[in-house]
Amino acid sequence: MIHNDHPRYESLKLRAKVVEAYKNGILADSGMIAHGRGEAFDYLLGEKTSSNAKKAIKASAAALILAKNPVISVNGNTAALVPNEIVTLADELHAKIEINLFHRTHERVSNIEKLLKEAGAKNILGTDQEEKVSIRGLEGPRATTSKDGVYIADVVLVPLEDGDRAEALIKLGKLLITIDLNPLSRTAKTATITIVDNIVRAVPNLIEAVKELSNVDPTTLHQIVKGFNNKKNLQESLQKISKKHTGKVKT
Ligand code: PTJ
Repeated sequence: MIHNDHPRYESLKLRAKVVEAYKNGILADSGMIAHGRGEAFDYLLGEKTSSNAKKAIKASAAALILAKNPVISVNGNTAALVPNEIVTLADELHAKIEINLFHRTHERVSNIEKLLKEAGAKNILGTDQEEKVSIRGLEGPRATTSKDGVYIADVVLVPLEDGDRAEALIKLGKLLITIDLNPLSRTAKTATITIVDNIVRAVPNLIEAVKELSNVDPTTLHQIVKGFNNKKNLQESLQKISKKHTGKVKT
């Protein structure tokens, strides 16, 4: 039992969620290690959504609204932390949801499918019942994708992605949006748009941004996407980390 007056209450609550998801066969064991790495960066970033993360969220919302075939890729950590929010976001965007696991097992795929269905998702791609196609340049289970999902998508949201897959998806011409607290990760550097924020804050903020921009004209949306510079945005995150711990900085 975590008391809500504990100074690290929010962070401990997320840890408990992650451990629970591991016990329920949703999260990979290494998903807990990945969470710990994210937690460390979140601590360094001040555990709130920065102004540059807000810019990345706005650009992501614009790109997802403009997409002809948007797909949200879900792994164990995403399913553990934001299952309801992912379903809401997919509904807002009329996007598909696809399960894509790095440490793929039949049991985890079916547990995540059940969890997302309980959260209200009607159609889930990437399950074991479905025929898959391989992504060029990758091997093993993470190389496969639904032929109706990521394979044909123009814009893919892949939170907490691994670097190899991110590079392969970019080579296939996808506009790749990721959510990654580590601004130095290969995925963060490879993606078209990286939201350097905790997924538990980023996805609700993304839902709000999609609602706000839903009636904006396509020309303006294109300008928002074109005006976003991922490299510069990642540098701003790094500057925030260093200035935060050596002097004053606006978050
Ligand atoms: O469920 P699976 O089998 O697909 O496996 C998923 C993991 C996350 C275990 C797998 O993709 C993996 O090993 O990922 P990495 O390479 O450890 O990358 C995870 C990235 O996500 C790291 O850069 C972390 O800093 C970041 N991260 C962790 N927790 C969060 C996060 N970013 C945003 N929000 C978080 N809560």
